[in-house]
Amino acid sequence: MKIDLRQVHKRITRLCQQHNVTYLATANPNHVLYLTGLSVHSPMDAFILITPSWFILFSDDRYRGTIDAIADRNPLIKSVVWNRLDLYTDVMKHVPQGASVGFEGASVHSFYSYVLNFRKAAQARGVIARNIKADIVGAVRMVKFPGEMAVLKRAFQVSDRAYEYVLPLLKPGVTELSVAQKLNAFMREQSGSDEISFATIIASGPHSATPHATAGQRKLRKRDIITLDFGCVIENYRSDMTRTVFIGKPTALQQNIWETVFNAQQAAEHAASIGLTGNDVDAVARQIIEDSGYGDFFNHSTGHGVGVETHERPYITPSKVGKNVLEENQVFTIEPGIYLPGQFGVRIENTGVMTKRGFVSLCKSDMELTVL
Ligand SMILES: [Mn+2]
Repeated sequence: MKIDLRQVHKRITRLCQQHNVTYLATANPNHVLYLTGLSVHSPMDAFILITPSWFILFSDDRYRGTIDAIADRNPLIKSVVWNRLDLYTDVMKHVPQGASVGFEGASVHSFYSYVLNFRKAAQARGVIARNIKADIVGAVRMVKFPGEMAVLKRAFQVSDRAYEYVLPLLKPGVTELSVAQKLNAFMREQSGSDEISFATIIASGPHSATPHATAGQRKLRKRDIITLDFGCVIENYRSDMTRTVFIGKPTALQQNIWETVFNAQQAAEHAASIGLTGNDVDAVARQIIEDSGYGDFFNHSTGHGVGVETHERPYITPSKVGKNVLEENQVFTIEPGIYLPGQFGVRIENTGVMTKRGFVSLCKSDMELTVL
């Protein structure tokens, strides 16, 4: 286990108290993965009830061996094979009559029958069910344990090596897709996982103006600008980094925009400190880009948390979700960008950990302006 499950249990029950519930239920597959290591695809596949003493992991017969092994390894986890036809009635058998159970409807909002059936089963049992909007497990996931940090560091070492590997492949005539495929194969081999964090972005020339372009059939050319955004997965934890490089000398405008983004990225890294909010750190990067006159062309958040999900809390953004206060051992990205439609774009991203000394990047790759 990469997390200290006893500590996690303590933190969750403390937050439950603040929300006036003594039990908590979650069907969010990412929470299930975080708490137990069980990887499932849908909120229908597994379910966790956090009681005042245990984590009860419910799943169906397909996962029997797997969840029993998880429970054998972890004294705080019990496994229950549930009846797929009446699963919430099975869950409620573990909640005493009159108790209150919070459920995270919001984290699985697309799964409508969950909320409905959960409420019905609670009612039948005489249990008070409260829809908790705060995402309690998500809040606990933000702060990483040493075991998680160790795995994250390994994932970032692999993405650093992957960047070093990919640079010599960026040659006029090769397609973005062929570069992405080689990069992905390298990361898979080095990480020992078939998964990668997300569809690798190799966005060249005008494609770089689209923040979420993936990799297509466009062939790289002389004097191209190329944005590379990629990450690997090690033991369920993800890396995420972005660099923007040039084949041949950049134009004056490209160089100016690259430097602006670099300055914004570095300023936000230096500003990030415990006690500030995601809003504050976002504002530092955004101000520099606005002052350069390109404020309208920075159309996404400055950063996001990274862990078992590529995008998780805390969020470094101007919106309400960026109000979260930064704490020690949170891991998040700082990745401002400027995108000129039809022309080109620049994004530079490091993921780092919040420490008492400030933001310490987990990406060690070169940050100089790179001309190939
Ligand atoms: Mn990112």
